[in-house]
Amino acid sequence: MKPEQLLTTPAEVRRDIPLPMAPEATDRYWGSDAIADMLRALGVPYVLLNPGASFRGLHDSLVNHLGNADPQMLLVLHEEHAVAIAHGYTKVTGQPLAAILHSNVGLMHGSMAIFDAWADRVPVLVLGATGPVDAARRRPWIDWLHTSQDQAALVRHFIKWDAQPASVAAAQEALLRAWRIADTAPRGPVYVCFDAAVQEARLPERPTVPDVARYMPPQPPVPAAVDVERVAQWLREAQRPVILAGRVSRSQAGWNARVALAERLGARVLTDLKLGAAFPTSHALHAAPAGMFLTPDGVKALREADLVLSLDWLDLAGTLRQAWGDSVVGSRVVQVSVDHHLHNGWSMDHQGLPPADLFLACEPEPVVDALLAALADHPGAPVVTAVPRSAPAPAPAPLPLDDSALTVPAVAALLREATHGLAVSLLRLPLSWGGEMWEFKGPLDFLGYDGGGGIGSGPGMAVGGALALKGTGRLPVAVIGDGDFLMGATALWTAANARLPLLTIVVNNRSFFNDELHQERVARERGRPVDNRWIGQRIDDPAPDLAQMARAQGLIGHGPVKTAAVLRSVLQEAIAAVQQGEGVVLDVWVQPGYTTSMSQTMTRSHSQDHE
Ligand SMILES: Cc1ncc(C[n+]2csc(CCOP(=O)(O)OP(=O)(O)O)c2C)c(N)n1
Ligand SMILES: [Mg+2]
Repeated sequence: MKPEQLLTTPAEVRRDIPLPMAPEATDRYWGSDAIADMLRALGVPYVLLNPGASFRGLHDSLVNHLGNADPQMLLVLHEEHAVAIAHGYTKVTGQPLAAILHSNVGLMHGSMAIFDAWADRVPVLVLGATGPVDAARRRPWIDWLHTSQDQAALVRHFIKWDAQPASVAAAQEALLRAWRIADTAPRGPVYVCFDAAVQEARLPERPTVPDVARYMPPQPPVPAAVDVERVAQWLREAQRPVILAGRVSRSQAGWNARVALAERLGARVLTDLKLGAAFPTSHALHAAPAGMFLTPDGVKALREADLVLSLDWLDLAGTLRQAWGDSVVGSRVVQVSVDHHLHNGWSMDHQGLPPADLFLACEPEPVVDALLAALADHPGAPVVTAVPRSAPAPAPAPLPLDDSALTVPAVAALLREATHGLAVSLLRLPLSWGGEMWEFKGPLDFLGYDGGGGIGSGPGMAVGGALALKGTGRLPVAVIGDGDFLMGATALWTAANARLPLLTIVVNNRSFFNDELHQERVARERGRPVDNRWIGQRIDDPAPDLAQMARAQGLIGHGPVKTAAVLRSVLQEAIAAVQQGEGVVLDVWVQPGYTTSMSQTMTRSHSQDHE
C-alpha cells in the first residue's frame, strides 16, 4: 500500500540553473530519447547518477531532449550512493526513483546498495548500460573493458528481474515490465541494461510513448472471506493475542487501522527497530520498547500469547524461537505476508521457516482492514493500561549534566529536548540505539534500517529521505555511527549540491565498535586477552575530522562535540540552520557502549551470532 502523497509535486531541486538550450531544439531523435520519454511517462521525478560513457546517449536525452526536468538528474560521487539515495527516498514516499550505473564498474559499485534495497523490499529502477554489444562497433580498449557478457549476472541474485533489450521497442517494453515488477509486492530493485548502440541509434521520427496507465502494477491481493472469518473467530477466542507489526507501509490510514485493531482486541503489539515505525510506542498496548532483536519484555509478551498475528514480521521464525526456544511454538500463528514470492536459493534473507496455522498471502493493510470489518460487532476489549513486566519498563535516559561526557542515550535525551514540539523524521538510527529513547507517534517518525546491514548505507539513505521530505515541514534527522558515516560520507555532497535540509548526527565512538564486542566475546571464549579487542577496530589514530569532512563538501560541520552543554547549544544552532534549508553534520563523541540487551544478543555464542 502506498503512503498518502506527502507532497503534491516533488520538491523543486535547483531548477534555478537555466539550461543553455531549450528542449525540442532539434527535430532529430535517437534511441535514448525514447528511453528518456518512458521515464517521464512513468512519472520518475529524479534520476541519480554518476556519469559514464556507456550511457552518454541516455544522459544527453535527459538533458537536451527533456531539458533535465521530469526526471531531473541528481549527481552522486559514488554509485552506491545513487542506489542508496533512491532507496531512502522511496522508503518515505513509496515512489520509486531511477539510479543509472555505468557499465559493469558502476554496477559493481552500486551492488551493495542494491542488496540493501532488495533485503528492505524497496523498489528501485536500476538502469545501466553496456557495449556496444556488437563487437564490430566497439572503440578500442575501453568499450571492450566495459562490456560484459550477461552484465546483470553481477546482481541477479538480489534483484527481481533484469533485461538487456536489443531495440527501442524492446527497451520501452522492458521499462514497463521492470516498473510493474519492481512496484508489485514484495517490492524490490530491478535492472535494465541499455546497449550503447540502441541508445545511440538514430530514429526516423519522434518515438511514440506507450500509454503507461495500461501497464501499471496489479491491484494488491485481498484475503478470501473464509480466511478472514477464520482469523476473526480465532481472535474472538484469543485471551492474549499479540500483533507483530513488521513490514508495514508508511500510510497514516494503515497506522490508524492497526491501532484500531489492537484496541478492539486488547492485543499487545510488538515492533522492530530494524523497520520503520509501525505502532505508537507509548500506547499502553505497545508491549515493550523495540530493539534490533526482541527485548526481554518482548519475549515475555510473546511467550504468553495464545495467538500471534504476524503482519509481515521480518524474522518470524527467529522471533518465535527467541520466545519458545526449541520447544513447539505454543500459540496459534497467523502469518500475513507475500514475501515468499521473492525468496530464492542464493539469499538467506528469507530467514528461518516459520510455522503458520493460517497463511494469508497478502500485504498487511488489506488484511487489517478486512479484520476490522469482520470484527465490527466485537465488543472491544478495554485497553490494557499496564502490561505486566518482568522488570520495570526501560525508561529513556534523563538529560545529562552539563559537563558530562556523552553517551548515545544522552544524545537522544538532548535531541528530544531540542526538537520538542517539532515533527521529526528519524531517517536512521545507529545499532547502539534503544527503542525506549524515542517516541514514535506516526509512520514517518522513523524510517527503519537499511534492510541488508550494509555499513555505509546511512548517509546515502539519509540524503534520499531528506530529498523526499523537502518542503513537508518535517525535520529530517539521521543519527549514524562513525563507521557508517565514514564509509558513505561523500553521499552528503549530493545533499549540499541539491540544497537539501538534513541534520546528520554522528555518534562517534571512534570505532567499528559492534565488532569490538565480537572480538571480546571470542577472546573470552578462548581465554585470551580481552584488552586487545580494539585492535583492527578503533578509528582514532588519527581521529578523522568529521566536521571538516562535512565542510569540505559544502555542508555545515560542528565538532567534535564532547560535552552535554556544548551539544545543547550546537543542536539549537544546527536545527535552526536545517530549518533554513542547510545540511548540517554534528560530530558528537560518545563513550562506546550498547544497550545491555543489544550487547547480550550481539555477543551470543557462535551458533547464534548475527554478523
Ligand atoms: C559493508 C559492511 N562492512 C562491514 C560490516 C560489519 N560491521 C557491522 S557493524 C560494524 C561497525 C559499524 O561501525 P559504526 O557505524 O561506527 O557503529 P558502532 O558499531 O561503532 O556503533 C561493522 C564494521 C558490515 N555490516 N557491512
Ligand atoms: Mg563507531
